[in-house]
Amino acid sequence: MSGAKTRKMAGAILAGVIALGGVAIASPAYAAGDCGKYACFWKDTNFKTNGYTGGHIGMNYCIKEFVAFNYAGTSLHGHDNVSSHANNASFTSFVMYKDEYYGGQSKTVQPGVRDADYTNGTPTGNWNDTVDSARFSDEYNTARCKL
Ligand SMILES: [Ca+2]
Ligand SMILES: [Ca+2]
Repeated sequence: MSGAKTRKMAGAILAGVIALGGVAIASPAYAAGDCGKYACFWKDTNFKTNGYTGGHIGMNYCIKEFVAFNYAGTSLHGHDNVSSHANNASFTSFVMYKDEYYGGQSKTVQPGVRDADYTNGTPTGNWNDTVDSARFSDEYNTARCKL
């Protein structure tokens, strides 16, 4: 391997480390719900969007308005159509809201809790196709996600 190529690879690896921002992301033992983010939301039940588990909206801190985000690999935004979620964070719950900017009815989702189907009575309160914002409940994210 040439010296230039070695330096280029080292640079790429370093860039990757910097991109992580020093945040160590533990990999929870999830299969269907795993999305590479602390929490993920899907348009359909069973952690899918149009049949595709990769089609999620991911959340590492908060989502002030789902309408501003598209499900990965689609042009569909997230307003009033979430039907399943995974909280992959082991350290904190998150709260999801029926309105934008953390308004309206809210529901707390405990650490590690996945819900494959909003249409089957859990969570209680007719949550299917209603979510419009969400944020993690810990002190850091509550402060970071303040309006
Ligand atoms: Ca839906
Ligand atoms: Ca809504």
